[in-house]
Amino acid sequence: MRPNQIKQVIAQGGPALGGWMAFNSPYAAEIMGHSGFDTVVVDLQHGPFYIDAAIPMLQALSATPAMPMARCSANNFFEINKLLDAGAYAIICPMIDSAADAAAFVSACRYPPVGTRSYGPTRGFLYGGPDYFEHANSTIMTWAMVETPQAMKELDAIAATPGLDGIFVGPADLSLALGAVPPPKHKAEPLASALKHIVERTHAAGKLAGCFSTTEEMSIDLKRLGFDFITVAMDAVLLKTSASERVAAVRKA
Ligand code: 3PY
Ligand code: MG
Repeated sequence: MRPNQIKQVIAQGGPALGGWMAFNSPYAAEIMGHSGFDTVVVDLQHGPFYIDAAIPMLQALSATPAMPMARCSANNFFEINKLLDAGAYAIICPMIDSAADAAAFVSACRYPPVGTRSYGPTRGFLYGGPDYFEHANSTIMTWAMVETPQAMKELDAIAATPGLDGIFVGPADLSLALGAVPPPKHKAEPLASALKHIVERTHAAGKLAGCFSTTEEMSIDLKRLGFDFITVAMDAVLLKTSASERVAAVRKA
């Protein structure tokens, strides 16, 4: 089976860097996939599209050096199974509140006897290879999002979930959970301490720490904090920022 590039990059010292897709576009996914990221995440939670649109994006990513990853819209067994069957090599699951949520998520991603994933890896074979089934459980990565008040209380129990690869922070929802307002201010309290705490507790549990970011400054600070996986750029933010800067520069000249 094709190895999981994120695992390899992190094993070599990391951090693994990801792109983030909110556009409903295989072409845009392909452009992001050829931009140097180790992986690109197709976002079904906040991206304005559903699973039928996500599959061609995963297909487009399969033809790039970036590993196809997805954030499911919720902790939904059937959607997670479809995304894995379509060749996603890692799933980020939003709004995990408890160890029980995390266990259900991991179970959906693992074939029996370890988990309860149903068999039918249609595109999984094409992207992963003919020995997909033998290696899927040890190759596919599972990232549980910690971004709610309940999750902060249960962080250690979530991180201890057997088979879970990592904790992935949603800094905007985490800000709300901590009584602050988005956009996330990662240098200010309460988020600054929470990010440090999550990295420490996650690593203490022997798991990987990941975080979402849309800015260069925050991404570099997350790298310094010791995060193993950082999604450093989102398609919509890149386009808006770059287009606005170009218009402003030419108007001013
Ligand atoms: C968050 O910041 O809450 C996220 O889930 C990133 O999309
Ligand atoms: Mg969130």
